[in-house]
Amino acid sequence: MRTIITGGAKYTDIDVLACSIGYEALLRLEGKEAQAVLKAPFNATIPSFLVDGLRFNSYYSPCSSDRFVIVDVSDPKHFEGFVQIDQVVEVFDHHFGYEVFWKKRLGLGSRIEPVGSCATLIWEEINNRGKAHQVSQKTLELLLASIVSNTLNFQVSITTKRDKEAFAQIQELTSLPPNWTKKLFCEALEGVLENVTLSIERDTKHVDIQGECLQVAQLELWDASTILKDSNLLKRAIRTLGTKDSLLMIHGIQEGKTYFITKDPKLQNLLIKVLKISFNPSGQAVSSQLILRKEMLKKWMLAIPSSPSLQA
Ligand SMILES: [Mn+2]
Repeated sequence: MRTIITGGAKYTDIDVLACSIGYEALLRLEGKEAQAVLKAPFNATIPSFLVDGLRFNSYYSPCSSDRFVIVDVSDPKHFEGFVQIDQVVEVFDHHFGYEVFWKKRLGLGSRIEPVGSCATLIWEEINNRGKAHQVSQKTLELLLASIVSNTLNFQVSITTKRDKEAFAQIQELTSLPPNWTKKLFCEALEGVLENVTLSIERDTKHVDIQGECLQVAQLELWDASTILKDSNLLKRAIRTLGTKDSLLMIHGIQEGKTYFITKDPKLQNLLIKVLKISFNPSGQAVSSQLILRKEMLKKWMLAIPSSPSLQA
């Protein structure tokens, strides 16, 4: 019986890529038939040097007996369309909101845990199942990239001891140059600057809050000033999202700050309420902390207990 490993339908980010390739490698080393299927376009969190020489399936050929493993997403609304929900056997994720839903359905197969990177969970599986020394250097590099990228270089508050341990264990098995982390973020930044519109489109989440569909985009940049100081680039970024019901979050990894851009009064109020930040007349606010979209959404959902996403 074949196991298909996949993530969300809208885009593939570094965590989905690393987790799918990593878990596929583990299952194959255990003699199982496994296939990572990545149909959704890659976003700017994946610099091209990580994809060079990588082999994966970008299409799905249906087979009724397939089992599915889902990585880095647990809200079934966002799953790849080809996933048969009754045939999902495992879910690995670190997003908030669907823990109870999957625990009830899958028991131990539900692995939704509050770590910084889903790749940490996959690495722990590889390590605990005794295959750490058998996975390829490329796979190890992807897992490292995912941990460092999801935690914004270990700076966000959702970073755990487990992420740091996983990183250290993997690093020991690889021989990457000392400036590798910087290279990772700088190449990702170049990718964003090449096409800011596409980068935003491929990192936008639709969120239902109090019956309204909001759009929250996120850009993770080594140096946020590259966009913030370039008024044309910034205007293009804002135009991509539109002014109504949408928010752009820009992470300045090097400076350790998060910038929020929205002209929507309802979104501004929500942000003021949960983050205690203040907006200037052009709709910009800054937090002196790195706050990820998933952390912010969790704060919103807790602040609005009737949020429909929590009840699903
Ligand atoms: Mn993730």
